[in-house]
Amino acid sequence: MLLLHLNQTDETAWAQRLRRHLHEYPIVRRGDSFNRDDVRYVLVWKPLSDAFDGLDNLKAVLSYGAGVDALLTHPHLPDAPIVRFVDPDLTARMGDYVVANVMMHLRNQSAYIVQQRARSWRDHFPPRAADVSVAIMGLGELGRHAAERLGAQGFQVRGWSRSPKNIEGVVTFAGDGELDAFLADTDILVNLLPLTADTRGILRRALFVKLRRDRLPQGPVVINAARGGHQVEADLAAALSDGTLGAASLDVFETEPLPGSSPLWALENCFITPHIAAVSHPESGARYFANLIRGHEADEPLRNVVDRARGY
Ligand code: NDP
Ligand code: OXD
Repeated sequence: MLLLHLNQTDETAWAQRLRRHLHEYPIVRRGDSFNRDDVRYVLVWKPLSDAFDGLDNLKAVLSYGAGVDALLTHPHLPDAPIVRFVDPDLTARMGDYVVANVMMHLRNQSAYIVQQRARSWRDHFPPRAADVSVAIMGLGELGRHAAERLGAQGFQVRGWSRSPKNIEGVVTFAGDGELDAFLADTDILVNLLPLTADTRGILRRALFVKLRRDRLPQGPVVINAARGGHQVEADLAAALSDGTLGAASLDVFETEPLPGSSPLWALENCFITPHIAAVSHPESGARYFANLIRGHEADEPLRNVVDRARGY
């Protein structure tokens, strides 16, 4: 039996799609009457504190999200393997977000938004994509794809990960020892890291000052589409105000929804979206999790299992 525990999502759409893909396999939702001993899989997003109570026969916890940082801190997380969502649709959506925002900053869109409000006709000659270096923190499922998409747009692309990588067309760096070399010569920094003890607060002033300042007319740019816990928002607001950063695109925040009192809302060089860079789609999600359950019931090994010790 599969139990759905999907908060702040369209759980009904997921239930319908999963039923279509899993046919006779029993699927229940929290309000249904069922025996918790029969639950083998639980699909979760933002699980409440009692989400796992009485689920003593779990074969796997399935994460609706690609990121599992919040799930890993759940006080009653069972000992079963955790499978995260890895999906071409999600990956492509993140690629779209990254390319759209990088392009917007290449063409200095924040300056034109301000000018339009002032009815001001003034040009800013942008550099060519080929002269701009975009650096991606995290070369996993999402970072690798974003790197390929940006390479195809003609940017110089660099990437940073924990272990060394060899990706055609991407200058790669690995580990803390190569972080400064990765940041130097970077005009637009894109964060696609998982949130772990090592990466929390990485987007802070000490890092911003290491970015290249002379290539984009507005100054260096930060794009964060990973987790709010990666950024020190007070540092971001100050850096965007004092010119240390030219602009930012932020999809994620320390507190979500971003409180009305945040100074980030009022900054004309800060582009805010409400954690929508890549939303898990019910159709591709249902296909992925249905295949996974069917395969596992037929004794196939689970894929995309989270390494709890690593934190992602
Ligand atoms: P992966 O686990 O596939 O990739 C993570 C990458 O980060 C790997 O390359 C890994 O290195 C690298 N990494 C991890 N820790 C460090 C470190 N300490 N130093 C340097 N590199 C490190 O994750 P995904 O690409 O699937 O997803 C990334 C994140 O994106 C998710 O964790 C989630 O938080 C966020 N996300 C946000 C969404 C949104 O809508 N805003 C939607 C989906 C995901 P290595 O390869 O060596 O292991
Ligand atoms: C995810 C997310 O982790 O949507 O998938 O943030």
